[in-house]
Parts: sequence; structure tokens; C-alpha cells
Amino acid sequence: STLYKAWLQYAPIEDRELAAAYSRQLGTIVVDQQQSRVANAAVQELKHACQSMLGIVPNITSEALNSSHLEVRIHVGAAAAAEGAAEGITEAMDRGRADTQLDPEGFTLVHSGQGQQEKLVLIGGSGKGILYGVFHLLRLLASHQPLTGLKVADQPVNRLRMINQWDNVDGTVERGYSGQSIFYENGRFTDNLERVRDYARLLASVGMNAISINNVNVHEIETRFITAEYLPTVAKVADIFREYGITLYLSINFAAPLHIGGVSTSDPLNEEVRQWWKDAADEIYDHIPDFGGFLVKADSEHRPGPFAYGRDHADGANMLAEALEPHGGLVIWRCFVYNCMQDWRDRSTDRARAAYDHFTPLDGRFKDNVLLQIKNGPMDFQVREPVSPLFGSMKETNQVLEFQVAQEYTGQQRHVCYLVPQWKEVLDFDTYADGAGSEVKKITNGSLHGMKYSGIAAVSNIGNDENWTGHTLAQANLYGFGRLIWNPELSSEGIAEEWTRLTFGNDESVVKTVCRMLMQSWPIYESYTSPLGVGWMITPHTHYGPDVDGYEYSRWGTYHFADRDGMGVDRTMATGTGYTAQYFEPNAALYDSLEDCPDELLLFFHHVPYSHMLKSGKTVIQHIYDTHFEGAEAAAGLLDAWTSLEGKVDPERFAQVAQRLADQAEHAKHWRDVINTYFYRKSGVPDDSGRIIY
Ligand code: BDP
Repeated sequence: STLYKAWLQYAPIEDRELAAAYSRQLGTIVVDQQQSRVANAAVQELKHACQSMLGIVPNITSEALNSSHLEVRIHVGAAAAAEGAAEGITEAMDRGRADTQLDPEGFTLVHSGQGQQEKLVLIGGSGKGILYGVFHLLRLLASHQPLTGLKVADQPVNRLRMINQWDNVDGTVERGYSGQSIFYENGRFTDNLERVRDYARLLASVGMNAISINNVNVHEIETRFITAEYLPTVAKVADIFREYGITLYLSINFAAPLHIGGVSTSDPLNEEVRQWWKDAADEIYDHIPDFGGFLVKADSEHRPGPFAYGRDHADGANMLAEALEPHGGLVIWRCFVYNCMQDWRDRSTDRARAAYDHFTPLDGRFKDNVLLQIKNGPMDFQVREPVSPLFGSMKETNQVLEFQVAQEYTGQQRHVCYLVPQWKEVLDFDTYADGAGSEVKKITNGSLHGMKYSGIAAVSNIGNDENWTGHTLAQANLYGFGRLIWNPELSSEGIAEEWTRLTFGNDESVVKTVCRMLMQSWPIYESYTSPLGVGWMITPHTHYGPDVDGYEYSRWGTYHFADRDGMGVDRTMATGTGYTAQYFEPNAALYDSLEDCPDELLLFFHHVPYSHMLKSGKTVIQHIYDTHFEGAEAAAGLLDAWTSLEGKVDPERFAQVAQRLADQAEHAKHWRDVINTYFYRKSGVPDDSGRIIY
């Protein structure tokens, strides 16, 4: 169905002239002899897409031809001096230079000649390069762009491009908003590996190259995934992803030696424990020779970890790293470590401080094959947070950024919230770690501190709903994540437009409307939920719907401190938790200063009276009232915009999205009323426009 195909619709191309040109250019595909399995998958994808879009079955041959064709080959060049810029590569290729360096994941795609002599040449740095080149070509076809004169060279900017599944073997998905797991059902791996394959295609089509397939909270059965009991099945899944250039990882349970290994401890410095992990690694690599490694959540939210033995996180991570090292495996160690049973006794208990306080003292102690995975913000995937101060603070430690494509705190795929603009702000944020120009994107691509491994991971938003993501428009987040981390210079609008064309076709009114809706959606969601960066105010545990004080008097460390006079968290150096000091200057001073702190983060950093004047010229309290009225109205506007597309989008998807948008509009009013009434009663300050009635 159109729901299921997501952005790989391969809709028939009605424009005859264009279809004829494509058919001529792609009717014959010359594939060089020594192809890889990944390249074969790519060629099969191309063939399938040509059938679907053009109604032709390309002739695939290994003979060089004199008539018009597409030539696909893997570049085998001496590793000569890197040509560097993309431009340089195509030009060198044009001149027929064999010694040009092509990234193993990169490709060039060049059109030349006319009529019968017309030729399209796709060269990949490896099978993966060909795969990405084919998907690039297919994007051009689906958005009806001519191939004549084409000259592209491209390669990914970030090395590790990873998806984290939070799937449990019982079939549930932690923070899953689109049905059950596609990997597991009833305590075992699914037999429906076709769906897993289609997922691999979707991920590969946007350049993803790694996946961890089980929840970071590892329960009893999943603890055994790394044993001979489960490895043959894990290997089957790994094989599917391998065909699409995606390396498989597993989340592990730090206490596995104790729980399943018959060892009396999981102390990382204990010899028996260390040997147990080495044996486990040997076993894994027997089944999966290219296994990626372990993803680890330790000492966090009741998960076991090295703290239980008086060891630190470098001890824990290095032990695992040592076991994986002989096989080339990586340890991806999460920094989401904080005390979830706290009371706010003194400044040092600020949850926002936790990751930095735990990890920066360990800089330089991690082995080469350890990467620290850091959530984009210091709290937990809120609609608005500052960037985590850990980025750039550990110059001798490999770092991976973690985003959440799943909309846990941003409407749970019932509300539309296109997150690419938020992620882009994070990547463009200048940490000043090495002075101006030390953006987060230079940390994730490894260039700032010359890291051996680095990249970006995200929590997936898919499940077994027909359309994968619950809300069809939430597909744009998975697509957008892949595209943005391939190249952080792509624009949010550009990615939205690509996705819309591939997903809904090229009707200009559809493209314009859907793109506008996507681009408005994050600001709209922010405006009717928690204000000015303070976060939370959400129903505890389920994290859907407003509950202003839901977390206020609990132990999770997530507060707004609203009283009759004002609100916000004082994180300044002089009077607050001192969190602002974790940033490099000038960010530290910027956030620390009540005058300079950006409005959208004001309540994250400062406690202010309701009458505090924002840079926008409004008081905090009036800002809250206004944004909530406007936000609810704008949410209703999204439904109107979509309704205007009736008849231009197939009925199934039209109805699906319309239903969600209607729910969102209704629910936004609920947020508006709960928040506005709460602050009206707390503060007693009337709304300028008299909209709130007691
Ligand atoms: C929080 C989720 C929780 C996850 C945790 C994590 O609510 O379900 O286990 O993050 O990232 O956002 O480990």
C-alpha cells in the first residue's frame, strides 16, 4: 500500500517524454564483473524501481556497450592523495584518473554523450557507494529531474550513522507509537523477515549504516541474545542488514556474567568477568563476523553498571572494549547517567549537570574502540533544551550524538512535529571548545578533535503499523534524520521537499502545502506545550498530554519551580546550580546572564518573576497565554491546510493524516487550557486580552 511504501513509492511516471528519456538511459545496465553483494542489492532495487516507475525491465549485462546505457562499477584506485572536494573527484574521474581517492561509502554519478552514445556512469567507492548512488539516482527519478548533464559526487559526512531500536522481545517497543515491534513477537524473533528487509531498504535509502536491534533496557531474554541460544537467529537478521550495508549491534546487559554466565559478580576488574566477555565476543563473531559491537546503558534508571562495584564508567567500557577489540568491534557507551531517585538538596543534584559531571573527569581514559553516546540535550529529548555541554568537553574521547526520532515528548506521532529543524540547530551549535567554529557537527564528523570513530545515532520511530510510524507525516522524521546526518549542510526545507515529492508525488500544491505544514509543526507544538525551554509538564510515565505538576514533586529531577511569583530553574553560577559553568565561553556567560539568555531557553536557565520582560517585549506570563492561544489555533490551521489537499493525496493516506490532525487540534486545546489556567491561578495575573475566565 502507499502507507507501507513510505518514501519508496516508485510511482509510475506519467510524463511520456521524461519516461522515455529515463527508459533509454536506464534500459541497459552494464555491471562490472566483480560486484559485491551490496552492489547487487542496489542493482536489484534499481531494476524493481524501473519496473514500477517506467514499466520496463532493464537488461542487466556485464558486456561493455556502445549504445546508451548505465554503467555501474566499483572504483579500484590506488589510495592516492585525497582529491578532497566533491567537485575535484568528478573532474578527476572525467579525466579518467584511476588514482583518485573515493570514500568507500562515496559515489560519483556522471552523465555524458547524446542519443545512442548517451552514457550514465555510477562509480562507488565500494558496494555501499553504489547502493547510495542508486538511491540518489532514484530520488532524482521520483522527483522528475532530468539526468542529462548530471555530475554528482557525494559521500557521507558522518562515519557512524545509526538507528537504535528500543524493541523488546515480548513484541512491545519502549516509547513506540506505531504498533508492536517488527523484529519480535511473543518472546521470540519474528518469522516475517520480509518486513525487516523492507526496513533495511528504507534505512539504506537514506544512508544509514548501523543498527542496534534491542532496547537499551535489556531484560532477561534479551540478555541471552549474545549466547549460542540466540546467535543463529541474530545472525539471520544481521545478514539481511548486511545486504544493505548496515552493520548490526546489540544492546547488552552489564550484569550478564552474573545473570546468565554463572559468575558470582559482574565487576569489570574481575578476571573471570573479563574472560566471560571475551568468550562471549568470540562466540558472537563466530556467528556474525562483521558484528558491530555493543550499545550500553549502565548505572542509569535502575540498570546495572560498574558503580555497583565501586568502579567507574571507563573501567566498565574498557572491559567490553578489550573483549571486542580483537574482532574490530566497538563499544557505544551511553552518557544518559543520572540519579533518578534524587531530591533537590543542593546545587550538585541538578539533573542537567549529571552527564558532564560523571564523564568529563574520565576524558582520556577510554580505549580507542569506545564511543560515548550523548543525548542532544542535558535532560531528555524535550521540545526545547540547550545543547549538551559534554560536546567538545572530552577532547580525547570518541563521541556519538544521540537524537530521538521517536516523538516521546513531542506528540508521540499523534501530533505532527517535524524535528529536522531542531536537530539542525543542535548540529550548528557552536560549542567554542576550540574557539569560534567548534560546531557540534564538527564533533560528530570527528574533524574537530581528530576522533577515530564518531557519528550520530537516533532512537527509531517505527513499528508494525501499516505506515511504519503511526502518523504518516512522522515518516518525514526518519527520512530526515538519515538525510541530515548524511550531510548536515542540507536544509530542513530541502529535506522536507525531497520527502514530500518522494512520498506524495510532484503536484506542486501538495509539495508546497505539506512542506509548509512540516516546517511550521515544531514551533506550533512548542507553542502550546511547556514554555520557554522549561520542559516537562507532561503526564508522568506515559509522557503524553499536559500535567503541569506531574513531575514537580517527584524524584526525577525535572522541575519548573512555579509559585505565585514566578517560575524557572536557576542554573546560574552565582545563585543557582552552576550548570551554566559547564559551557565554554562565551556560551557560559550568555546563558548565565538574565539579560542575554535567549528567550526560548530563559526558564531552563533562570528563575524569573511572571512580570519579567522578554526580548520579544512581552512579559513571561503574557507570552505563555499568547503562545498557547496561538498554538492551538495554528494546530487547527494544520488540519485546514491538509483538508485543502483532498483529492490530491490518495484516500487512504489522506484519511489517516486528517484523523491525526483532527486529534491534534483537539488535544492542543487541552494543552492550552491546562497550561493557561494553571498559570492564571498561580499568578493571578490577568490575560491582556481577557481570554481566560475563572
Ligand atoms: C527516556 C525514556 C526511557 C528510556 C530512557 C533512555 O523515557 O524510556 O529508557 O530515556 O534513553 O527518554 O535510556
